[in-house]
Amino acid sequence: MRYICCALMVIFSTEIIAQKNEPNYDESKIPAYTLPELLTAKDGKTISSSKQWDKTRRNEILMDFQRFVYGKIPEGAVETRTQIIKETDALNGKATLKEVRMTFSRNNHQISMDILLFLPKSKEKAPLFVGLNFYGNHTILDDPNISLASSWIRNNEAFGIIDNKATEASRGVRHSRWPVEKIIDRGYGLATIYYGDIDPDVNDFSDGIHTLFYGSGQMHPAKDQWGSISGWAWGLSRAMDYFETDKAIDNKRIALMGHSRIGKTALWAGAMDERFAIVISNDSGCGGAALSRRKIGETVGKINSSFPHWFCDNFNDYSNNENALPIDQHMLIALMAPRPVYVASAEGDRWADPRGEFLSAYHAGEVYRLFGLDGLPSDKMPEVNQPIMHSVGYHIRTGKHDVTDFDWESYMDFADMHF
Ligand code: GTR
Repeated sequence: MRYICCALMVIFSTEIIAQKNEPNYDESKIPAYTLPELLTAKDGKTISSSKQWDKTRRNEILMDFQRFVYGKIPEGAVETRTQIIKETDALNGKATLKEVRMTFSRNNHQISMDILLFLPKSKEKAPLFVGLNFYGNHTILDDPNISLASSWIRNNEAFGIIDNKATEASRGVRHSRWPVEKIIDRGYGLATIYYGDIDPDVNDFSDGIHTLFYGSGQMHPAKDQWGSISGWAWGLSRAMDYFETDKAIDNKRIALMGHSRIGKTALWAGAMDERFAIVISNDSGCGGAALSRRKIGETVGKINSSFPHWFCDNFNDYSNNENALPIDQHMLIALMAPRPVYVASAEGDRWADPRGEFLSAYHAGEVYRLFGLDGLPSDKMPEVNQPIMHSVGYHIRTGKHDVTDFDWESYMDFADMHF
């Protein structure tokens, strides 16, 4: 009898564990939650004008994200050397291809990041899309003039990445996500940087940008200091420093776009650095556009255990404890106001919680209205493949977690509308 009881208990508890680890995709199982108020300041006062928002509330929210989610970027000057390492024709003479190397040194550490730029010859000063890429600049287009990334890259045999190094076989393998020619034909420039140049995407803080800022004896960021997402965002701001010096770029019209973990990064970089005139999140999910309190698909607990290096260590306090967070992700979207912001989802990307991404974008509208601008008109999700574009834009397209031509065409329409 005792053995049967024990056996039953084992079966029962493994079932509970299995259920616990199984992601929830059922809307009816979302726990009751109340979103933190965008327009109530920490002292309890109601924020009723864009002026009050800019003066107090915006900064309160920014500081909360910094302290509890993405981590503070340490202060301190970095020695920066910028070199144009290549300038040549591309796309049958339609565009100029430029490679710019930024080398950062501090504390006896040094890293370099390469910015790959395509600028349309049709424009004297081109508005620009900028985004980080996952596998190296040379993967976005098969053009032998693009230098192969030299830093560590996650192995991927199908992409020709062997022993964590790019090879000739890697050229253009991610072209489907970067319609370079279409972007040029519409009069936009494109800039991209391999995110691993800034910080390799591994749970290891002995490399990448973090090492330049350690205090003496420090080996790991403090609990409220930057994880990798903040590091990648730092790199985007340094690229913006360069864009401001390049006369061929219209630096008041730079749209920041990112997919997935890089979409989370785009939102955080856009929140911190208001020089990005438009911010676009493509399938950014948990820790990006999706509301954490919905706990559907990927959760804070899950992301913290799978990717402990993305956020600051303080974020662990909110694993399975989302209601204790002083913010939720709609407030991150609201930090873009009054700049146009676009959130995109994919129907097949349940892990990223499309409805949670939509609701974030919807709720951020409260802040846009303070500026006399339109957010999303209703809390009802649009039909698939039907973008809505006001100061806040949104679409859910058919298909999986990816970046497609439909996404890019929508982003270019959105930029046409606002630039
Ligand atoms: C997944 C992760 C997501 C998303 C994605 C990506 O494994 O759970 O949050 O960031 O990776 O970046 O491709």
